Amino acid sequence: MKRRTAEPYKIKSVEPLKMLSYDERKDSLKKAGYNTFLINSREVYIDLLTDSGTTAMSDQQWGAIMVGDEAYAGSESWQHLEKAVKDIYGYQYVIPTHQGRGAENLLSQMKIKDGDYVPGNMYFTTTRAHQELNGGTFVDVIIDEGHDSLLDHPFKGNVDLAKLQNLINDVGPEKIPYVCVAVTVNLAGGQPVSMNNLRDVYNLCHRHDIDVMYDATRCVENAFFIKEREEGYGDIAIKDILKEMLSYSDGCTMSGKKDCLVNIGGFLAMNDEDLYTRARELVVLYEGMPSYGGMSGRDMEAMALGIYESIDDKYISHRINQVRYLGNQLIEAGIPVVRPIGGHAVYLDAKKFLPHLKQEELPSQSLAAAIYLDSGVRSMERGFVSGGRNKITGKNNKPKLELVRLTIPRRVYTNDHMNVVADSIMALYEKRDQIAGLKMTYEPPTLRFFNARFKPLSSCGELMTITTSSATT
Ligand code: PLI
Repeated sequence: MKRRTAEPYKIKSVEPLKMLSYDERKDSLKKAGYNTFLINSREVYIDLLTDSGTTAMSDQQWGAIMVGDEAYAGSESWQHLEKAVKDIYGYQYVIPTHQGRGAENLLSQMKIKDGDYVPGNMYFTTTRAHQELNGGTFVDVIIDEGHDSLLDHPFKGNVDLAKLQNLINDVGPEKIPYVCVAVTVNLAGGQPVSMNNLRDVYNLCHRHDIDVMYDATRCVENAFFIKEREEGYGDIAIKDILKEMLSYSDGCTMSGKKDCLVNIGGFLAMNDEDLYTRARELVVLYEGMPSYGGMSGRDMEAMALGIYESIDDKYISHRINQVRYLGNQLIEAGIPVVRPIGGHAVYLDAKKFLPHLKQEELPSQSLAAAIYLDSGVRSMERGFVSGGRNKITGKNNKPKLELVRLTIPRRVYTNDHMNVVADSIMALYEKRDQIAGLKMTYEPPTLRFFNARFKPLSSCGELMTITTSSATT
């Protein structure tokens, strides 16, 4: 008999949850313009909007908060954080930032010139926005499998070396300031990159004198998949796999709000001393002194410890398996989800879930809204709306994948919460033909998904054309 395992922690402090009635949820959704980003968190029952900054910290981290050194310069807490990054990630130089996009801003400003190209294994919203703000053009060099939601492939985040080589041949290496490799790839469904591919990308880039900068936001999750799926790594500790992965890069941007197990923070790391010297100058302008970079001393203490906690093999195994616990229930029920289940989230394929809606009728946005209406579970659109517009033509980008992300915060929910989510999605799937499309009524100029507003396209003006109360009233 296969013995079951449990969470590698016990719960010391609880936060009560409340579920609004169906009518209250309907009001709240209307007030939010059918955009789950605009719903008040107290009106949400289970919050799967994001795994970013939503982690439950450990008692050790909360204890460390009390000893944060809040000095403006030379904080001891910074020394703890810097030591943790150098020790676990292996880079020589570290610049703290308030969160990941702070690091993206510094890196993009320092390295990208007008007319440059920045290849990456699928875009991330803020990463691409900073690249474009600095005159760069993002070029997607992920393998084609990364765009095929139902295809099972162990490393769907891999870079297509031929696509990368072709770009280098076409535009010349001097037009490519660096290649941005995300480990794992958020918008592909939290899909990992293999060690072999990371090594090959590094070697290819270095033959052309091009730097490789990782988006290391979920690098520990990537290391887990390498341990599980790549030959030769099954018996190696996560921390050693991680070190090897990062050794095939020249630096990274990091959102500490994910794999560093904290609610705020980030960093930019590199091995190039000149780049570090420039970053020390620039960080003062945008984030703060190089000894805090937008974080408080207590944030830095918590993050230093979070970095060590994140590489515990038992923690990361439980984390990924909880995501799978939800995903596998949906797969068994025949619901179209991105396969294989990725590291931080289960992604519903909204095109397949709502085949009666055209992409312009915003199936992902509608499905995210319908899930909230059904059960108070908050998810996130990752499709047409997040895709934004082409910066030159102004046309909608129309991404191939039209997804709804059910993102699992770290150490926050139990598997019973996952069951409630699974039940809601299954119930909605039964009545999927009743879910209407949406139309954007307000479109912000940048990162429109955060603040856009919508209205239902149905003749009755409702999102669900038959407004029966769901099982969870
Ligand atoms: O939210 P930030 O600024 O700490 O990090 C930006 C960021 C960079 N890269 C990747 C892969 C991310 O996933 C990311 C932020 N992600 C968010 C907020 C999310 O909900 O997925």
